[in-house]
Amino acid sequence: MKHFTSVKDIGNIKQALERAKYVKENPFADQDLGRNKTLLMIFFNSSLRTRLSTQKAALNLGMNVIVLDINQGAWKLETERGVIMDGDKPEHILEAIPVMGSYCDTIGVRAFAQFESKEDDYNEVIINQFIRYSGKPVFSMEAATLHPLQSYADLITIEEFKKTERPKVVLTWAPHPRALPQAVPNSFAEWMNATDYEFVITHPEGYELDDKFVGNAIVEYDKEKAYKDADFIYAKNWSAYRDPNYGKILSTDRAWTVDAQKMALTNNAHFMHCLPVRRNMIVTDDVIESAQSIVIQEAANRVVSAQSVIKELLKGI
Ligand code: AN0
Ligand code: CP
Repeated sequence: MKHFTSVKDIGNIKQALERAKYVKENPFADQDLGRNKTLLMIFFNSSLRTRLSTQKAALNLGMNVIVLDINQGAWKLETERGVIMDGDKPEHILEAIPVMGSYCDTIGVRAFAQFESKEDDYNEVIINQFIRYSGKPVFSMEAATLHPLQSYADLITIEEFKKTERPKVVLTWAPHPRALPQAVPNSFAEWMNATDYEFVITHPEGYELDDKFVGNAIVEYDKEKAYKDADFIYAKNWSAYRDPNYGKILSTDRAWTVDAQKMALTNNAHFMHCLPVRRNMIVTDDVIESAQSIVIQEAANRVVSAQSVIKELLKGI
């Protein structure tokens, strides 16, 4: 594997799941691969799970790890080329990236959508610059449009908990007070479309995702209909994608909060969310605390997805 930014980089899904199973059962088996190799993790945004699980994955592989929060202690970076740099940004990303690349063997990057330009966000300008100028294998720790380490962990979790060969998986929009990126739902859709599961997306009008990621999913605006007989309810908030509302909040309707009443329509579905989650906006206390909630197991599998990906990147060096 050269870089990891999307499901397209993982190859055959069944083999990716087998590799993950091996990593989960043999977490310390590949330390020769990582010895004397350095992972650099660059964060443009906050994180709890990605930071800890990716670091743990690299340690399991015997690697050294360096973490940098760009917004806490590093120079502010200019990202536009051609700008006269007489403002508050002392360094250009075009020098910073190759410098960072010179200190490591592989780079993880977290750079959320900025909602300033839909074109820049959907062209993945930041992570693509890392791929172009770092000279090192790059992997996404959530970029502007996708969060593939999360989706890989989600897939591993569904495989572990599914009771039928072809479960019904429902991605439901849920309310949130801040405008959030579409990266998690886009990515989840991309990975679900790579399986043979029955995959349904439900959201209020106006929250349609990019067709490129929706693919063959069934879009069902009637949430009760969508929940019916579901085996997995995967909740997530996102802001509007379509123009002229890109990045805007169109609804905070708590009729979309995942609650016991809607869960009762399902086939005793498992509840999933990538976390962090706002209780009683996205999901009620009783649902997230129920035996059917698998959010902790899902988060734990972030080590497995990260380790499986870093291992493949190391093999490619
Ligand atoms: C981020 C998002 O929605 O993309 C990260 C999720 C993993 N969530 C928040 O900013 C709350
Ligand atoms: N799910 C996830 O990526 O969490 P963090 O934002 O805490 O890393």
